[in-house]
Amino acid sequence: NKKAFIFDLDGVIVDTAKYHFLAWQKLATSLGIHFTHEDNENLKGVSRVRSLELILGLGNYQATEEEKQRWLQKKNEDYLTYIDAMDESEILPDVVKVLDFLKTKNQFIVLGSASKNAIPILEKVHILHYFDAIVDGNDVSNAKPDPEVFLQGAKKVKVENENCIVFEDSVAGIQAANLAHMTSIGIGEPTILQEAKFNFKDFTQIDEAFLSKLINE
Ligand code: G16
Ligand code: MG
Repeated sequence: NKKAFIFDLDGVIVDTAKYHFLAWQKLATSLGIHFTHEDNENLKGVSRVRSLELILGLGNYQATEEEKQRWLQKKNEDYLTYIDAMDESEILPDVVKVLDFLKTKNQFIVLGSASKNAIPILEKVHILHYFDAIVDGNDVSNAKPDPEVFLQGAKKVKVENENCIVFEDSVAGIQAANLAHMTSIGIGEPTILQEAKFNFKDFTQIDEAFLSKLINE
């Protein structure tokens, strides 16, 4: 029995949303746009380009293509200064425990993220070696809720979609997993992630018995 366990990155493995927020806020402020923590919630799981469009929309800001490219680059440079300071202490609680358990059970571990910075982040927190396959923002052309990112992940490890389990913190990500006919597990607030097959606040709530059941069913 070999299943593929597909992990989203931001909000599941690490909380990089706080760094995206700081970098976006710096850009927004420089453009005279008011950007709050609540606004940042709507950017979770959303691509970099789409995030900029949403922020510009908040200020009814009309920008040229050239300006947008420049700002995207600026935001990412700022974001990377925060990423550069990350270490394993930023891995969310019990993520490594779950990864270790899945490894001892010889299961596939896959990353399915919208981020183009996924590999450097996994390196920074020293868990890149756990992953049998990585699909990130550099590989996909259709953003979640399109299932492309998870379908590519399943394909890379040659596991049927029905035998894939997806951990996600965003509504769009849960929808993508469901559309791919994979088992969706919401990590976060159950009232927000209602469409998930299972819900947990975080990985401390997921025990070995539950994981074993997923592996064996
Ligand atoms: C993450 C974040 C999003 C971010 C996106 C792209 O997605 O949740 O806020 O906009 O990646 O990131 P980057 O600018 O690094 O390419 P995920 O799918 O890991 O939750
Ligand atoms: Mg996420």
